[in-house]
Amino acid sequence: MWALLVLIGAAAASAHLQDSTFDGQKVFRVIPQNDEQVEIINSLASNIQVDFWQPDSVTLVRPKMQVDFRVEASEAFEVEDLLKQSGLEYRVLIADLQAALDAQFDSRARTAAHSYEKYNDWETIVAWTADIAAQNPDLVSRSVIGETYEGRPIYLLKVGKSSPNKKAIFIDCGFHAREWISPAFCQWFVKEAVETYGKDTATTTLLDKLDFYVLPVVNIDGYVYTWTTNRMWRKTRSKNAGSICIGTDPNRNFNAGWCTIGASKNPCDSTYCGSAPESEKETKALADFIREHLSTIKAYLTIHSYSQLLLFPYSYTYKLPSDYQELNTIARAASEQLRSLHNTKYTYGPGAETIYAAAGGSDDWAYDQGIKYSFTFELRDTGRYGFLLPESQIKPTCEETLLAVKYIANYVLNHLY
Ligand code: 0X9
Ligand code: ZN
Ligand code: ZN
Repeated sequence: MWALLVLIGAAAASAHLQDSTFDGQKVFRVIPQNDEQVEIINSLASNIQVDFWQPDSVTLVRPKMQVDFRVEASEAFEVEDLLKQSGLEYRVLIADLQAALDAQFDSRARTAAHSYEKYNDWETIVAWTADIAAQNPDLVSRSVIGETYEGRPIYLLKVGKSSPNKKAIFIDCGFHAREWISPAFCQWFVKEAVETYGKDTATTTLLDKLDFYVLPVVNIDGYVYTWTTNRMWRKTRSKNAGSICIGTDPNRNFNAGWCTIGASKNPCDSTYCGSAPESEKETKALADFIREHLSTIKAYLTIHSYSQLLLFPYSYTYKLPSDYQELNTIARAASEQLRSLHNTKYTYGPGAETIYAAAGGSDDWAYDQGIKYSFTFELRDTGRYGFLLPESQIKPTCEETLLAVKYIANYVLNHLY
């Protein structure tokens, strides 16, 4: 009976996903104080459609954890009533999602063309990758590392001055489709590289001595889907055998304690781990590339949003990595750098204890491959806009993040191993 309910809920959820309006939808924040209150959230989630923003699945909710979730306009009142009655303290984070959605596009750049201070659709990003490589042949080259489930080429930019035996840092963006600030950062990073090479000495040294592999969007099909159909989509867009539900969470799909904790075996869940490690063409392409370049890649940085966190392994276990002290020291210093610009506060630490235990992530996988400097960034904000960060925040967000990334890159350069 319970399973049936789940199925009905899932069917309804995926039907809803075709809607393009978010009028009246609300995002709530609660902090359950004990197991009883966690249970209230669980029952809420099993009775109505709840889209968990942070954490990303109801299964990850624990006492004392800040929980942000989105509900239907038609259910918002009911939910608020229930929260009131249950005595759970709550806050309305976003009172009208459609308004927040419209507020995203507040950039002053009034152009349909590519802009570093706007969210660019996939087609625009593709054209940009071609242009920036063509305009900077001595610094940027573009390659294809595979194709997505829907057949789109997965582009990778290699940024750096060519010289023999260079080590490299791998940076990817756009794992989760709705985290739009992430691809914006990858574009910003490449822009800063080409614009400041030969002018800023720190950048020049970094690009002379290291290569940066920048993967602008990993989950391209999902990203396209957030532009065309459902802004709140997270997963890939692959079909699941025996299910009407679509997609796998790419950050639960790596072979690192795969699907043992903080991930779902249900294809209808937003943290579905997939049918096997690397079952997704996108994660397989990324993992293949890294395996082929293991001797040169010395750091792995993966960019997500939101929460303002700098995480490092492990997330699939509460066990600390053997390089805990060093990684923690780097994370602290990088967070300080980041904060120095606009006073944006970051929390840092091992994933499992800092947010939640969740297996199958690319950071843990890269670390266990021997890439010691492996970090996950969760960019702005802390929930005011969540995934719908206004375009006016792209520049400050990317600027501050760049300081942290440059700090890590410099550290890696000075500690080559
Ligand atoms: O849950 C995730 O995949 C990341 N958070 S997000 O809200 N962007 O989805 C955090 C990833 C931390 N690392 C691992 N769980 N391995
Ligand atoms: Zn999330
Ligand atoms: Zn993410």
